[in-house]
Amino acid sequence: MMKKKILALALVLMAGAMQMQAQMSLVNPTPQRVEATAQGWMPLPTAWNVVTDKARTGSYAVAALAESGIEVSGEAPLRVVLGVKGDKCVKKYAKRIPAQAEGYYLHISEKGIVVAGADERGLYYGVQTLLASMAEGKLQPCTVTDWPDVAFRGVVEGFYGTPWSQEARLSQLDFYGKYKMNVYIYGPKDDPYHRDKWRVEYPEAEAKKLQVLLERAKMRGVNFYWAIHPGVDIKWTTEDRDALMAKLEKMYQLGVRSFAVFFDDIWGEGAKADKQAELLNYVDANFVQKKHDVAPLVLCPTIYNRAWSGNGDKYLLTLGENLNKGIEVMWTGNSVVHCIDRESMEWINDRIKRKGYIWWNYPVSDYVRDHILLGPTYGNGLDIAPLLSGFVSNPMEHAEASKISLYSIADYTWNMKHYDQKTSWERAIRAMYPDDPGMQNVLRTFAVYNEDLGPNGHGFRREESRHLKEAAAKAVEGNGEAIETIAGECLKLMMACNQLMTDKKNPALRRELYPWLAQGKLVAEYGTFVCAMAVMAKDMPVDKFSNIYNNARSLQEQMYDLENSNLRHPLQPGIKVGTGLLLPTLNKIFANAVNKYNTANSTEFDPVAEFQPFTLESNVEQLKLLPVKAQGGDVSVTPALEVITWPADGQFTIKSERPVTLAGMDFDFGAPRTAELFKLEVFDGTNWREVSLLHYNADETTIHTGNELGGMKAQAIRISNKSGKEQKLYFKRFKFVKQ
Ligand code: LOG
Repeated sequence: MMKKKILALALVLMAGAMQMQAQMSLVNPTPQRVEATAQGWMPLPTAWNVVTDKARTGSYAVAALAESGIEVSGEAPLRVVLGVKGDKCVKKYAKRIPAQAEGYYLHISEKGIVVAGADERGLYYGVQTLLASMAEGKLQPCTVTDWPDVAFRGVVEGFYGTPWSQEARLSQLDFYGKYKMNVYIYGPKDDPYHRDKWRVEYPEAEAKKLQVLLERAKMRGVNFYWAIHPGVDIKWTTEDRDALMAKLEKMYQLGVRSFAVFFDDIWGEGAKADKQAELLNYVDANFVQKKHDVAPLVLCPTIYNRAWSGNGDKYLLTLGENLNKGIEVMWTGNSVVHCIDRESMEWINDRIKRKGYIWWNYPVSDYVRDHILLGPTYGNGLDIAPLLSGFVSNPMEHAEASKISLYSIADYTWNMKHYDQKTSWERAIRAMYPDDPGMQNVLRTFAVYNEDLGPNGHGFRREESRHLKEAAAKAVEGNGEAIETIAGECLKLMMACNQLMTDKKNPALRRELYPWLAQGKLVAEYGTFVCAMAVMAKDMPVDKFSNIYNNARSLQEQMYDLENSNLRHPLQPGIKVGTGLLLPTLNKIFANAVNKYNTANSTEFDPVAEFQPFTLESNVEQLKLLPVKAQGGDVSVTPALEVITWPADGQFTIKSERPVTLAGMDFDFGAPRTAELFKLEVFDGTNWREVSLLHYNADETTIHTGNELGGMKAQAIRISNKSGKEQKLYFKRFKFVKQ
């Protein structure tokens, strides 16, 4: 009897604990500490009495409570006390407020609610937790004590490509506030007033838009950093220094109070560490320190990752020694795109004599524009918080779709020890369609085919479609049940694409995903037929098989056309879905089915689904992994965005499985007079032959071969650095055309 009672009690308690979890699991980032203080739920009040000190009048943190939609009334029995450490109304709770900046104490009970912040932002975050915990229409009596692990958390809009729209940025700022991110660094490479025209002030209309963003950032507790990128053509003269100061002053007048200076992806004069440090120190002393209301400067150095520091130790040490204390230094990790661990943090911190400020190049997709990245966010050490000063993510030009990763980055940077990539991703998907489990499901279905980046110059890959691994392996071995599983998944994918294509709830997401949804549908349709072929082909008469075969071929062609369309970006064309596992699996199933049919029926259907005849080999570290793509007659190497260091003996060779006849070629290394630095050779299967390289005129950067190449047979072509010394150049375009 006794035992039974204890069991029952244990069950009740467990149920309580589970409910507790359920309620707080609506809160992102995962709070540091939550204690249940009573069993059961409290209904949401229809009105509450908000109590604050006078000092909080006009506070954005208090204003945020209005989002609850609950009426504020002095008569209401439930009191909500909102305060910041030092305010009279929260004096009683002073000891419970965490000492960390932006921390807060939240207490919810029948007797009342208290939100007490270590500072105003802490109060704002406490209010966010309260609001999020109410999302299911009830309240859980509990105490939350919470603070961030990383001081600066957020986003750097730092990608190449179409900058985010005003609407997207506003929505992002709301999102950051909600999920406790406090930094937004404005530095889109293709905003001319950030980079190419850094000396020029914004036209009025643009300036106004920035002001609207600044206002919104303030309301959401976000520090809006405006970044300037002067390194492409800066001269270390008083004139240019004053031009930079004048631009910063203009931005200050618009309302910017946080600034960053970027020197990434440049070489030459602008890349000198001592000069960069001198400039930053000057801005620090004569601008930041003088204004009194400006945040410490953030610098993105030229050597911003370890792979480039070969003899860059000196560069980093110079920054470390010369830069004023308090200036933050950004860092992307062991390479341009890399996950961060303890060892890599210790390495950089040692050199820059301060804690690195991580610029994480994920989910940015400007170097793999044919993919969209919707998978879980993982790979960073869960123990690195004490070693870094900030952690910001560089996202995709698809702002809305980036929120899946950003949700988890908010979670990770706030509370690393408790970060769980899988559940965080699940919650992120749910947050994209709050209150709509149906759409959550279809988004989840689609997302698992858009995780990996495909082969890319940075060698950064993600695991894709984990759920299908086992079935895929069995299906290519001919296991019927596994093939049916794959077919079922393809149907699910098709249904998901259809529903997302006409979704009305999140039109921004629909717009961004659309090309990938179209491709996803083709992949799914192809998969359905390929699986049917594998299961049924055996006994089909030739005309029937031929019909289903031609159908699969047609879908392959349609996918190929979309994959290679110029729809997205002329230099990295195409739309790819399911390249990590599903599509290669389907192509194998297709080939197996066709081979089997050919053997049984003495037919000669072509089983090759994919043909990639070109490969690249190089001893230039940064070029080694760049994919080669064939599109119609054009064969091109994916451009690189950063500066390429060519060693004195640097070269790369493109080989073709079959000989091709050349029509011409042109390439662009981003600087005039580069033709004389390189040698082009063509291999016809027996001999290498040198072909001369030219520019159209002296200021032109494009390199071509005149008419010499036309009609030449080639099995390989090779470009070598013949200057006898190291070269630093862009790799903007490399293309040859075959007849
Ligand atoms: C650029 C960045 C770009 C990213 C990924 C930094 C510091 N700079 O290679 O603008 O979005 O890599 O392609 C970069 O990462 N250059």
